[in-house]
Amino acid sequence: MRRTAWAAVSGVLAVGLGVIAGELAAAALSPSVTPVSAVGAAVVDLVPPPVKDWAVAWFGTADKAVLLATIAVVIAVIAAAAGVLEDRRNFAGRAVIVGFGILGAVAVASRPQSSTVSFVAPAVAALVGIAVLAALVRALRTWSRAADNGGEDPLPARRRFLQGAGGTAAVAVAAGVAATGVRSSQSAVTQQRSSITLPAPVKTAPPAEGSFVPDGAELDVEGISELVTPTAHFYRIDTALVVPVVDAAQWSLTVTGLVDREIEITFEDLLAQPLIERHVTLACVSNTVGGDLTGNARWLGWPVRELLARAGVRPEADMVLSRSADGFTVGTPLEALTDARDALLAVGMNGEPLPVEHGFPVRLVVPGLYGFVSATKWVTELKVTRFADDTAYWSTRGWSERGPVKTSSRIDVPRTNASVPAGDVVVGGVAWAQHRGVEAVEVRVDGGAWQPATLARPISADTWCQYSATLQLEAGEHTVQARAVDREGAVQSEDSVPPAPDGAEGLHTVTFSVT
Ligand SMILES: Nc1nc2c(c(=O)[nH]1)N[C@H]1C(S)=C(S)[C@@H](COP(=O)(O)O)O[C@H]1N2
Ligand SMILES: [Mo]
Repeated sequence: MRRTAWAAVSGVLAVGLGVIAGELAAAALSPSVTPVSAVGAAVVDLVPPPVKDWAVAWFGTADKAVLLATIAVVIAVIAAAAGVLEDRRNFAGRAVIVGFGILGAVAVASRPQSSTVSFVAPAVAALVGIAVLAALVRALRTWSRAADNGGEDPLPARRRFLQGAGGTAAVAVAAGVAATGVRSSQSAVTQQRSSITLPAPVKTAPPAEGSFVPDGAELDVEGISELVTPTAHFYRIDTALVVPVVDAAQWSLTVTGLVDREIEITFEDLLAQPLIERHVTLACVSNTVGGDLTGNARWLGWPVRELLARAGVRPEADMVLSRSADGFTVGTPLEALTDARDALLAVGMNGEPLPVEHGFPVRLVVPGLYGFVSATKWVTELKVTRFADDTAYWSTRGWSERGPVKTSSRIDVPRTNASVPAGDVVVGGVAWAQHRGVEAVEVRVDGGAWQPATLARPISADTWCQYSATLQLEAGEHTVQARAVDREGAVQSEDSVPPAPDGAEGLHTVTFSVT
């Protein structure tokens, strides 16, 4: 039993050191695809959509951490088994490690940003794992032989095994620290980002003259969502386990497909264009009723239609398939990129270069559409095509092909289960119907009649607006609901519909007590 346990420990240590050595090699050679991140990304791509939805529902934005922890546990269990197998039979455990190496290489090959040098890391991981496992199991056998054979003193052999195991653990920790250090020195792109001075926009965000937000757009209601979401609080959603690190000096965007001429622009070219600034509220199609996967920011960028016009779009095209540096794709209706709504190739967010996790150096921002069909981060290619010919990442995974944002509202105050003093009770929140605009918001208490809320002046039809209503409520438990009406006269749907395939519907319902 004791021996089996030590064999298992040997397996975990050997594979652990191998994996860490592989991550260290990748951090130095090919930082955007490490074997572990590649396996994780492959798992993300392969799991059936219902499992993914379940994971997001349970773990929210911690889903990536949970995935990595799960992968670590699975690897550790198999590694322990490999140690035991190797002890029973030479090469049996090493074969398992070769299997790990092949799996890592296949995962790396499946990543669009991988190159030949990316395969060094899984090879290093496998070789280190094999060598360490062989050495530890050999030492374990020597110890065990000495212990079985009464005459010989087993203590020196025991010490040698334990020293080997302890040394492996120590080297693994040191390599882990080194890998983390190399990773953070990849803040080269972070430094580059902070040294960029964005050009001033040729027009300020409408309708402002001198100020970005019009008078009357902000209500003085405590606890309500800020009209412009601070960048640090802006939701983040993407499939990237490791944020793509894209050097702005190397970046370029190509326009391909159904165009008169393929063109390519660099970051420098882009900054030299007349840039405009717009407030646009982004929303994720996975947002549940009352959820927080939506935010409003001020984006600086160049209208996509200008770039498309330079390439000359063919008349048969009806979609643009945009591709990110990590291979993720988005399909956007062509007209949303060419009409007057000012879809942007954005370089700035709230007055600064895009944060790395929000798409540095360049992303798409398209008013009126959910992010999965419009908001490509780290964008590198626009392929002009047809819905009939191309399918984007999420549309092959159970989500719809088109994704106009649905008219929605959220109650920010009171919070669920809050207790507030009797008398005037302020209900407030935000409502959005991007590109159509919000016409009115109504609230109701305990299923009673709908009553109008005060709607703040919107920044534009492409942004959310704040609303509030003051209600006279008696002591006891109460439930409030809100609904928005858009400027096309459509009333927010009351029927509960889940996010898949094209966005949640239903009324945000908040129950609280008045004391
Ligand atoms: N490259 C890339 N871009 C992406 C995604 C992604 O997974 N990869 N996710 C999209 C989705 S689903 C949404 S909702 C928005 C979110 O943008 P944010 O993270 O800046 O809030 O980005 C979009 N752009
Ligand atoms: Mo999304």
